[in-house]
Amino acid sequence: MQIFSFYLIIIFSTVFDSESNAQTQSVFLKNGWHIRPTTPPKPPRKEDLGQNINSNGYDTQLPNSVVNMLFEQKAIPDPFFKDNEAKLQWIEKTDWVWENRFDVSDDVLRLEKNELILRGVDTYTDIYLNDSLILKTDNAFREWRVEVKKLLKSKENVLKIVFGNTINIDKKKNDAAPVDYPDVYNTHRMFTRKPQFHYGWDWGPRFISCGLKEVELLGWEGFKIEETWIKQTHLDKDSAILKVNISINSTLETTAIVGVTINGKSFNQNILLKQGLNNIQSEVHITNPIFWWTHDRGTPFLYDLDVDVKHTKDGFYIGNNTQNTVDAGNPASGGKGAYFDKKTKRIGLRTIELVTEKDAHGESFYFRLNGAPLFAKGANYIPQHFFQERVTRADNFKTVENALAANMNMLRVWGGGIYETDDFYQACDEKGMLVWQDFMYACAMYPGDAAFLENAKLEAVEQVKRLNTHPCIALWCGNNEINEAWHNWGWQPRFNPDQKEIIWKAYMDLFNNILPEAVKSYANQTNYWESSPRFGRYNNKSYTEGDNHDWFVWHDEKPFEHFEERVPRFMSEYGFQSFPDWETIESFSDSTDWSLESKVMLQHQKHPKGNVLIKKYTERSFKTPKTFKDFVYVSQLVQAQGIRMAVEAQRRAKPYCMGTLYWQLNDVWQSASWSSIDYFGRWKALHYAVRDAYAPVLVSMKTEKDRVRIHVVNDSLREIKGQLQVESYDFTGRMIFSDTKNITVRPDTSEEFYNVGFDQLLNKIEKKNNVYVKLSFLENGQKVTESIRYLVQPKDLNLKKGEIFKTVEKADNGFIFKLKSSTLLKSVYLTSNTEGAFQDNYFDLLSNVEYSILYKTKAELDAVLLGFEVRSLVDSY
Ligand code: BMA
Repeated sequence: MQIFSFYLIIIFSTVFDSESNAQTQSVFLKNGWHIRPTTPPKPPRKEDLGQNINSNGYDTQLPNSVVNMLFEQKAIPDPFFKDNEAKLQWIEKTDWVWENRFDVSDDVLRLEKNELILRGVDTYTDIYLNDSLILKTDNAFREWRVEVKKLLKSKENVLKIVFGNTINIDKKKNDAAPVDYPDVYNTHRMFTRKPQFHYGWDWGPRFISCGLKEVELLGWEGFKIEETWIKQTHLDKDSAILKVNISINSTLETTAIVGVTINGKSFNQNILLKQGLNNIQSEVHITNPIFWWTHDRGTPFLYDLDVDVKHTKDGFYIGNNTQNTVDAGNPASGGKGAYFDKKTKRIGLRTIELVTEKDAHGESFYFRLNGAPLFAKGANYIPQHFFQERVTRADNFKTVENALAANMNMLRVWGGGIYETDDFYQACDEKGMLVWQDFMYACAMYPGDAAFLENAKLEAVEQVKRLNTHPCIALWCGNNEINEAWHNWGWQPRFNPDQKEIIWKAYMDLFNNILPEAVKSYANQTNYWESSPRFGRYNNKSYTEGDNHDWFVWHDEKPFEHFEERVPRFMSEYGFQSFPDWETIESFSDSTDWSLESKVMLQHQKHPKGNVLIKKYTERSFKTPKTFKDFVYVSQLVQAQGIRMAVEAQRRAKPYCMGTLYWQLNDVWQSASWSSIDYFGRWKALHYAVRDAYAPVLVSMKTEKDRVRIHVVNDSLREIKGQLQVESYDFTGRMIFSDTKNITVRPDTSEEFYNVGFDQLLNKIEKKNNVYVKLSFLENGQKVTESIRYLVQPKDLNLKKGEIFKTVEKADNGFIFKLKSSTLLKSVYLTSNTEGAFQDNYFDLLSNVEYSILYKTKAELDAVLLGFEVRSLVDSY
């Protein structure tokens, strides 16, 4: 009886998601999965969680992974709660089988070809269909396809995926390897092509389990388009030329017409299809092309590119099919049995170049978009969730929108994570956000045996082709920090010369041969860069050529002023940690955990020196916070202070420096980290700060001894004539100094326009700690940008507690809080424990000026007010 009901559930819940025309039928095995341990798992220690795992297994759906599935099934508690991570590590030692029982409709079975396509198979598997071994997999970043027609039945097929144990396989591979490949985290992860951060990183937990994203059963006959990818060979304002590559899999030998339609215009060519794979190239000409731009430079315009193949059964085709000119008309005209297939992609027309040219200082490093140099402003991006299966299309768009809202134009998809989903790149295409794309290799030396390299090559070709049509892709980069690691991280003394040669040859084969070759062959207008950074920070050249990861601040504990002293050509990583939003902390802990050294807080701080460093830097610029909650708030201010200083210094140094990507945009779970947006998408103080510091036009002040120098940075291509206003006030709002200068800011420049001594700003009577400087830039009397700066560190400011006057008004999408204070309040922090977002936060409330802050929320006023709190720096000590 039990068996009977089990079958029923599976059969009825299998999703038959059909796509395409009668000659192709696609079925996704989304539901009806059963995951069971191969040997009854037993948590080894009493304190481990999940003592009652059901050895019969669990029913589930795709995409999923074992740890996430066990949580969904309530077999284990939330892996992110408290220190549960540590008590769930036993799961990596267990082995699992995934099974799906399914029927196949005649629509699929009757077709000549039945292919099984598997995506996101993480990682080592033996796959059986109806007891026959059909496939072995060893790469989570590749798609796997196998023809299964001969094995498929109409009823009760059993697809069985037996996952090998990653840890054991890693160990075996390591034992057999010619050298002990070094890893900064001392694992053997370099052998396994799966997301490297799964092994634990300095901002994320460790969970190694197995997973599966998608299984498709594809029936087809005649022919089908396998893939399309483009090479743009020409682009100027009058015309564009694209070479469209189309690969068609055919079971027939026949004549056909391949049509490429863009912008309503079709280009057709007669072809002779042979059996097997046919690679066709079609040239497309576009007149008066509309360019794709980043959002800050123009509109990210996208074209629909349709590719279709029409069967001309009797060897002819009705219609005017002069090559490359006219639409060939109705595919059905090929007669009875004519086949037809079509694929649509959205593409953008743009040129993007990484310009590395020798110059007087060393070598440039900048991006040129459609012929114009572009200062890159952005962040390093890691996966949006530890468990990828929980990320939705909406999450991808939200993440990119958050970057956009902070005036970013580039994200670096970092090499220890994943090649992102199509949704992510679509969001970047549509929003006008460039992507620096790493290949997925980070912070370890990788093997160089033939099998590994072949696997790496297939992965690279597949991923480069997949992302080929996305205009957002600005660069392919070989790896994260591996060149630097080998030369600077003290690994080499472990090896003798022969071993070193083995390791370096493997590096060169992969990063200087296989990957650049894949980019050259299959990327569209995208350069390759071997490793980020070019040199490590201890090499002086890292400031005169290439990109730089400057971790002197943080890892080497240099003060934030270091960012002003040393500016590289392109800063592709630098950062500082903070704690996440207080509500985020409450989501994984309770009051018994609220201290820096508690077991739970340490579980959520993955950097060995993390808390010590946050404390150290806090002491340098802030008064000691009273409570842990105050410390959390101040940690965010410290982070914002440091990164803002870096951003401004790097932008002022344009065009010597042409880009800044701080580490890191987002989080995979709730933890202390370098992110500016926490796990729940809550903006930290840093995200608000970079939004201002990344504004297209920035007024920036640098303090040198007892003078301040004031720059205006203009990233737009527009000349702006306006007034620079420099003013100083005491904290009650009394003006001490004011001057206005008419200036002309040239397009895409940074220039110093003003410099003034402290004596003038203080009018010889005020003390530095009682004064703020207000910098404004106005065009036609309208404020373009404004910045509030100080002459001393926050801890030395003579802040007073002020009476805050508050009112609240209903707005369309929430409430507007109006705030006013009789004295300056620094870093005002608004909270409301309802679901919502403050349009502004962690801002300085100037005395006697009314501030209106929108709180976007769907909550009712009573609830919003109940949790509403205003605090500022003076309340934290
Ligand atoms: C860089 C990154 C990451 C790391 C970060 C913080 O090395 O590439 O590997 O998380 O610094 O240490």
